[in-house]
Amino acid sequence: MTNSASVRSYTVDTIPGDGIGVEVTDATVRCVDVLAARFEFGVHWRERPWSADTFRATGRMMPVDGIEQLSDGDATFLGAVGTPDIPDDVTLWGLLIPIRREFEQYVNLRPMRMLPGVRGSVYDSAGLDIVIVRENVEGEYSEIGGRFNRGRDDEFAVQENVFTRKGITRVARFAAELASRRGGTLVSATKSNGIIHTMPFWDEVVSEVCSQFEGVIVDKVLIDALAARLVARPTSVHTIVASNLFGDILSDLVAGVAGSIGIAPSGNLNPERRYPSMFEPVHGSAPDIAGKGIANPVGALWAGAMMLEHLGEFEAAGTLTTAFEGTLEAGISTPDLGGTATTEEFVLHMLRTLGA
Ligand code: GGG
Repeated sequence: MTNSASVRSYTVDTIPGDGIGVEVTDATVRCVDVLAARFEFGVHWRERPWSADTFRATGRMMPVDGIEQLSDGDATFLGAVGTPDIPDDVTLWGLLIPIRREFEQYVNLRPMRMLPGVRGSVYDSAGLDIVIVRENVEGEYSEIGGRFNRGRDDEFAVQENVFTRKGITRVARFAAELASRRGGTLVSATKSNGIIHTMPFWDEVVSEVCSQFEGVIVDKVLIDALAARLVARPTSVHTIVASNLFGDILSDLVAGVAGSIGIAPSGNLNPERRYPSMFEPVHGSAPDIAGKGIANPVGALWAGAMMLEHLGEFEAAGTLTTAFEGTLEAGISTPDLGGTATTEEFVLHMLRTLGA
């Protein structure tokens, strides 16, 4: 951050990416620009047009020095990655995952609550308010393994999971601190009955860490039972800590319960602030609706509010949140929420609310 005299200024790298990622990033940048003018801070956007097109043109999702280019920014904002004609593992492992790993963004914070004007998809969703702390750099997302005997009858694949004491400890500590401010119970997603090495280790380390936090109780729940509980009784859970894969799945599930994956935000955090953190909507590039102008911008706007909060612009973050909540409450919503508004109609209402 530059803070000369009274002007606070931030450099934010945007990676709009593919499909609707481009549309929702544009929506967020326009709203943040209005807030910056209103609350008297500056945002220097550095657009990084890294996407499937970059891959088609260069064979890479981002330049060789892409990480270095982002490293002196105050934050990164990502839209979405993925396109039907390139395998998803290529697009994800070529862009999103290296950023998370190189910048030690080991916490993926994924909050969800019922937003005004939005109907949940299950009976008991009123009052849903859940924060998922997803481990973000190890676990089931691992490069260790391989495909063998390709094309033969005895072909097989091996995929190793990597769980380290350091990795579990630091994410559990972050989650325990959060849980202590959110009622004291930390639900830990596990599968230690079936996954017999890594998951008992996860359970042990999460319990050890939480025992150091007065008033924090670990509720260890098997992932399958937890999925059912989040649908049947979503208000019985407040804070969850989960491994990389489990956290990813649960956050989509919870967003679906709360109305739509289109409203879900996430922050890929380097809690020590040694490196930039990255903010993104949880949803992907949604090729089926890309270019139709009907993408829900709420997940991106909410991620934008998380970014502003991370940068210390609390008033702007609160104003942005109030604005998207108010827009939804006014009955303006995109088709994924059962509405008829376009992305642009939603954004225009936001801009008016924000005082553009
Ligand atoms: N919003 C970024 C995006 O494209 N997410 C889609 C996705 O598949 N993400 C995988 C992950 O978060 O691990």
